[in-house]
Amino acid sequence: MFRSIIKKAFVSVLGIILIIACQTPKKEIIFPATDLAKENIIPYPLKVSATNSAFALDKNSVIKTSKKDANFVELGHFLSKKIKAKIDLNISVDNNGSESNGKVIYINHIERDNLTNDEAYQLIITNDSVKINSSTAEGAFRGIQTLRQIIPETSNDTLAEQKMWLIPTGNITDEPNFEYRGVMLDVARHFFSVDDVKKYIEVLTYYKINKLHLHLSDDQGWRIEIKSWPKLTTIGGSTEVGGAAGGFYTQEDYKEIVDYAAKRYITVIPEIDMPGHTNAASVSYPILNGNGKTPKLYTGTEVGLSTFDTRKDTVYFFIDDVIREISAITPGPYFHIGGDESHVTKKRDYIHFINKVEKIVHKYDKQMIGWDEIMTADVDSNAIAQFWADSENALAAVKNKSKVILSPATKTYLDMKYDTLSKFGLHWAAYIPVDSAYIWDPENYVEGISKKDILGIEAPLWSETISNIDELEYLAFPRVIGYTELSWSTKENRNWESYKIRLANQASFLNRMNVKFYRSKLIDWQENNDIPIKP
Ligand code: TNX
Repeated sequence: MFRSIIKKAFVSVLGIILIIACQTPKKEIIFPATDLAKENIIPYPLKVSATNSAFALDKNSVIKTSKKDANFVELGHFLSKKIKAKIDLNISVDNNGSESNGKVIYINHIERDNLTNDEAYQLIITNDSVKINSSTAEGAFRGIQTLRQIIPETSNDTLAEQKMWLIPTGNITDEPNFEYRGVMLDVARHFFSVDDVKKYIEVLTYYKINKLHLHLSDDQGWRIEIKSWPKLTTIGGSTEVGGAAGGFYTQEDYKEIVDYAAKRYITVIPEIDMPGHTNAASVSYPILNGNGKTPKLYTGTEVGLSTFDTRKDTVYFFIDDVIREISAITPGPYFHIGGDESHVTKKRDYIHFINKVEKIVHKYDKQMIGWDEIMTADVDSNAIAQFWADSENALAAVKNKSKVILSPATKTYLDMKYDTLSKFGLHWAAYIPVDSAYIWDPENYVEGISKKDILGIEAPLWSETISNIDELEYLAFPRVIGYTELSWSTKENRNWESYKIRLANQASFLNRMNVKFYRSKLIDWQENNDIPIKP
């Protein structure tokens, strides 16, 4: 009897304790105020709405991806590597379907529905999860870049025992304003190694660039192995501007670049510049030459001195081989035939030449791009004009129903000096300081060329005055970052005052990537990003 009273009392005390324990609220973490809309994201997304709390990334977090598409699983590993590189945190990709006790970053495949663009994505951040939603791996990849940019460099150690990196909550719905967001690198005037190109690609990836145009031949050098015409590289690739040994990509090297770019959803566009800018080819095979002189290796920087013989069958057999071999190792849809500054080619020969070469490009299932001069020939409406100098040619493209890539030299040429003090660069088109590079409106730049005519924007980097990656980076960064916003973000979302601050906060990323960027005085660079300033 006595025993049972004690037992009852014990059970009820235990019950009370349990009830109290259950009622005691779990210690809730109050996150400091955050604002997703004020993060330093470049290019700025289409729509951002902040919910002013935080997702705490920590050592228990995991990444889960859609398994429907192997590329999504790859993206999970890519993100994991980048998180490790940025904050030294190991986050695994866990697709086993097991319950995890940590918080989850999902990379989800979703139906197309309201995402109308291949590169569109949603980023939905709550206290409990981060979701990157896209109907394509490409879109999810762009979303991953946004997430990378908003993971803070430093953890908040005051909230919990373990380190937490607080990501502001809210929703981002994003897609590009222009489908073509490119850069060009001139590897002909000076040669750049495979590793240099990969480093450039890696930094551009972070800003959602999706096209890399390689200027593979010019008067001073031929930089891609063509197996059926081997002297192009042994002779034509042997030097560069200034007379140093040049170099060239074997087809295997080129494939390595193409593959590295493709893994980052960047399309490589090969350019063989012709009928002018062909001295290196003509030195290798003098039968191609059409300027009446004996070609010699050239290491100067003049333009407009060379031409192919546009009336010779051999020239077109040669071009057929070149386009065939390069197209076979280029998965992207484009082939760039140059076509600029053919000052020593007669006008009717030029037209004859472009029309014949266009057919060869089509024979190998590629879409032709050329500098704006190609619009003086009778090209098909699927030919694309790269506007660099002559707005008459760009308007002729619109009349022809061709698309235009905007690369106006006065705004987008990365080889133009910033100002009179610039260490490298030319200034025949303009001085282009960082603000001038950003403050213009592509959709109203040439009267008569509107949004529907514009495929996108490309920033070319000619290499007469630069011979190594540090010099390349000095001219490209930070200006190229501005072009990513000009081509991705809508006019309503572009604003110099806001951009200037977001750009200032890129310094820590650029430093981590060992990018030797030009520290323009127009920008208040935040080199130690412990307490990032906000717009
Ligand atoms: C013009 S732009 C050129 C290049 C030079 C560049 C230097 C264009 C299509 N042709 O051959 O390298 O200027 O800024």
